[in-house]
Amino acid sequence: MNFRKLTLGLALAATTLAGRAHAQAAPSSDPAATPETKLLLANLHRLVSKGTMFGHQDALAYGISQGQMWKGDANRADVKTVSGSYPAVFGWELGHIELDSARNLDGVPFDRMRGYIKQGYEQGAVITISWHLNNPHDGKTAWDTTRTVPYILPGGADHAKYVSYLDRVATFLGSLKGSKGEAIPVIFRPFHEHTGSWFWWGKKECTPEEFKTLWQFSVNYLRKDKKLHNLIIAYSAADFKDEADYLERYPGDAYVDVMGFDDYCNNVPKFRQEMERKLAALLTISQAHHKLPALTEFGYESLPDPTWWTGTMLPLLEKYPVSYALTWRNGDPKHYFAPFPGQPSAANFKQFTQNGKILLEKQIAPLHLYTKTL
Ligand code: BMA
Repeated sequence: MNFRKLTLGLALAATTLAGRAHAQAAPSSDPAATPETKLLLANLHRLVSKGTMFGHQDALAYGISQGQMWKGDANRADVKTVSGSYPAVFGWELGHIELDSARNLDGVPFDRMRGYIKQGYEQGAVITISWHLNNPHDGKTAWDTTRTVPYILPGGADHAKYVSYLDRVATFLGSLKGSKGEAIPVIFRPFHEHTGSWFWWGKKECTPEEFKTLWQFSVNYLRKDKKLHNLIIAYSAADFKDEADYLERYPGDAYVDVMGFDDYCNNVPKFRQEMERKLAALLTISQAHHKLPALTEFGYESLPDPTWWTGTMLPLLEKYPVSYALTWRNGDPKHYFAPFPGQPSAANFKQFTQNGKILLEKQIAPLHLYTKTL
């Protein structure tokens, strides 16, 4: 009997049966990552067996109450009002920092955002950051799909402009400090939804080689030139056909820590079917690369289905364990993704969060993910 084969077989069987054990975990893709960053990533790999962390974009900055927006209230979050706890993951967005703007593209002041990030970190939650950066080639928005990537790569006419964008991101990321002056680890998720074609870095807008070069240049620049070692890097697709399609633009294991995708529900049966397929593929791919799987964005705009949380999301997350699932912002009374008091899915959301496998801040804070080995 081949003992190694048997052990491997048993390990694989255990992984499949338990459904939650994450195979071997790769260390940080940045060998010089700070101790907190390395520990957080290692702990997140271990935490997958305990449950999926629930995240909400812009949770502390604003929300919805009685058909109106609330903004900037201290210690308030719609998820907390409904469930009793802050989300375990706080998502933030850097779009317009590249313009040196005081506020992001959704009106959140960067100074306040820095405070919210520190608050989340000090409370023991996890931070993730996206960046809908303007088009550096023509100055239009992230959604402007003019061909751009070749111009901003090293040697390109707009390279210096793009580097100035990265400099501003680096200044912000480098300013995120805990109370002892330590760098706050963040899951940085640049160039997301690149398998779609609605951003200038999308699939039809650049070749796989251009995309990989842009990614590698950017990560190297932040790490090596800007000396940022608090980044856990997330590669986050939109729709994808299969493993090969998912990996077509993958920049390599040395540049990625989290593998994920974004998906939104428009039609429940179709969403379920597509999520089944994509989550299964994601788990296979992330295990093969020893990376952390995550549902980097998901949601059902305006939550019209009052049982969506336990009826649709819970079975998916129980069957396909991912590290975290981040829903999008409560941006206005028609563009929201987390319930608030009175919203028809609020009671069901509370039930969803009471299932032992869905983790909110109150479940993860006692684990001290930045300082203690799980
Ligand atoms: C989108 C929408 C936009 C927003 C952008 C960046 O999905 O929420 O309103 O500007 O994300 O946060």
